[in-house]
Parts: sequence; C-alpha cells; structure tokens
Amino acid sequence: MPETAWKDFDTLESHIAKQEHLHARSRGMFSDLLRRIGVATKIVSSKVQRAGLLDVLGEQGAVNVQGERQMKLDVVANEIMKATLRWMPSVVALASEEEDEPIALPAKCGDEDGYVVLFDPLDGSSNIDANIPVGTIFSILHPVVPDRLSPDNYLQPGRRQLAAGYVIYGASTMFVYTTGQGVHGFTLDPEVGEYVLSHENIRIPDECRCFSANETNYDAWDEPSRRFADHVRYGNDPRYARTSSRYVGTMVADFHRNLLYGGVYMYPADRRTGKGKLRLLYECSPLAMLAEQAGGSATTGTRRILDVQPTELHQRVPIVMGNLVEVDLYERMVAEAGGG
Ligand code: P6P
Repeated sequence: MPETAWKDFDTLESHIAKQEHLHARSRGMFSDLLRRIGVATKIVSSKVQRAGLLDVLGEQGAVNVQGERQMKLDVVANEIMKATLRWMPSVVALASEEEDEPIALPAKCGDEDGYVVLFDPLDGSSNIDANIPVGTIFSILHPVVPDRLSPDNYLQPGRRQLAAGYVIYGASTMFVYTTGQGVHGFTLDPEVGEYVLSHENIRIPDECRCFSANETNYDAWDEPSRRFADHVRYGNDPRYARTSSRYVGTMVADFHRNLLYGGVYMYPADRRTGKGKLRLLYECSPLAMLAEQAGGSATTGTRRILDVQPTELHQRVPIVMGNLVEVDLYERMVAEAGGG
C-alpha cells in the first residue's frame, strides 16, 4: 500500500465511530454492534476462503425452514453470527434465514435502546462448492415493544432500518454498509486483519451495464416483467447498447456488481404462485436501503420495497432493484398492465 494511503487509513471501526453521533441514544452500542458484525464476518471469511481445505463443503444433510437443502457452510456461518452477537449487551433479538423462529437474547440495556439484528448468514451458499462468491446480509432495527420476541419488533418496513449491509466473500472480502448517510465499502486487508475503507460514498452509475435475472424463469413471469426484460435485452433504446446479461446466482454478488457498474437485478413473482423467491426482511430490505442510499431504487413492481409492511419473518417478495431509470420503467410497465 503506497505510503500516502496510510495517512488516510480509515478502517471500519474509525468510520463507524464517525457515524456514532447519528444515533444519540446509542452511547457507543451502535458502533459496538457494527464492529461485532465485522468480527463475525471476518471469521466467516476465514472459513469461506479455506472451504476446500476444511470439511465445510457440500450439503449438511438437512433442510431449512425455507425448504432449501442446507449447505455445511450455511450452518457454520449461522452459528458464527449467533455466537458473535448473542452476548452483545445491546441486542435484544436475532432472526436468521437459517432459524425457524427469532431468538431472544438477555440484553442488558433497556429494550427501547436495544437492537434487533436480522441476517442471511450465507447468501448464495449453493454456489460455495464451485468457488463462486457468496455473502452475508444484515439488517438492524430498534425494537418497538418491550416483549423481545414480539413480531412487532422484526415485522417492520425496511424504511425503519437503522443500518443495513452485506459482506461479499469474493476475490477479496468487502464489507459494504449504510446507516442512512451514504454507502461505504471496506476491503479486508488479510495482512492487517482490518476492513479498510476502499469505496467511500458509493453511487450507482447512471448506466445500465448489467441485466441480472434467472432468464430460465422468463415463461413463468407476468407480462410486464417479460415486456421489461425484452425492452432491456432486445429493444432499440440506445441506453442498452452496452448492456450485458450478468447473473451469478448469489444476490449479494449480482447486487454488488450492479452497484459499482450500474445495472438492474430482477426476480419477479412466479405467475403461478404469485410469489417471489427472495426474502423481504434479510435480503430485499437491506439491499433496497443500500440501493436507495447509492442513488438507485428497489420495487416489488407496485410498491417501494422499503414501504412493504412485513406479515411474517420469512416472507418472500418479488423484486426489481438497481438503476432508478430501470426501476421506474418497470413500475410504469406494471401500471400500464393494470398492476398496482
Ligand atoms: P435462482 C440464493 O439461493 C438466492 O437466495 C439469491 O442469493 C440468488 O439471487 C437467488 O437465490 C438465485 O435463485 O432461482 O436463480 O437459483
């Protein structure tokens, strides 16, 4: 690292501390919580980076609440997140994609000052055996009632999130987060063991370079979704002259690339079930907060993702997320078809 860079050696810890004043009631607990999420993800990163050498590849041999086959690393990452956060004096409850129900914790502080942490411990885990990037996604809320396990505390619309972020375990490990003051990215320096500020105030470029969707589902999409995909892929709009189809199958990886390059990610509802695949509380809401903070947007087609009132912990929603222009266009096409 060039000498000059050390002068500005801003780590996740120092950057979070600067955000601390934004949460006056937090008395340092907010910083502690974000730092602990950083610690947990460094541990997860160490497992992911050595996955081929440890007995953590392959399936766990169980099915989670989602009805999905658990990978060994799903379980490992989930246990690391729980073990790292469960002793936090400020955390009143945890909710995980890998847990059927939320977990109440014996927080020491008054519940009204506490935090509820929701997370997907290893997003895209089915890719892990092929060494394709995976990620951890987290969302932080304040509880709204004293009963720690009350659904009111976690069934909150995404606009009430205090912070949201993800860690992508790829060619490098990056921690990307927002507290409502922009989106900032930190690259893990394995020699130092610190997340170092590498991408300050990320803004999504106003160019739709990437179209990200599982296009084998095209025939199951409703008409506006098919019309939107055709417009971006085959239309004669010069805006899409340089647009390429890019789909990893890990939401965090597809989101991260589109955040830096510009692009749109879509996982519409299946026409038969009327449901989307991605989970609202610990996938769509946190990434939607990041998208909006970076100048983008995220919609179900008829509603801003951050305004969706959750009704159950593992609720799934359709989502189109990325450049503001594309999300607005999709919403218009849905409205023209009589949706919304
Ligand atoms: P499909 C991974 O299982 C995930 O939840 C997201 O990370 C990813 O974008 C999506 O599902 C992939 O789903 O149906 O394309 O395999």
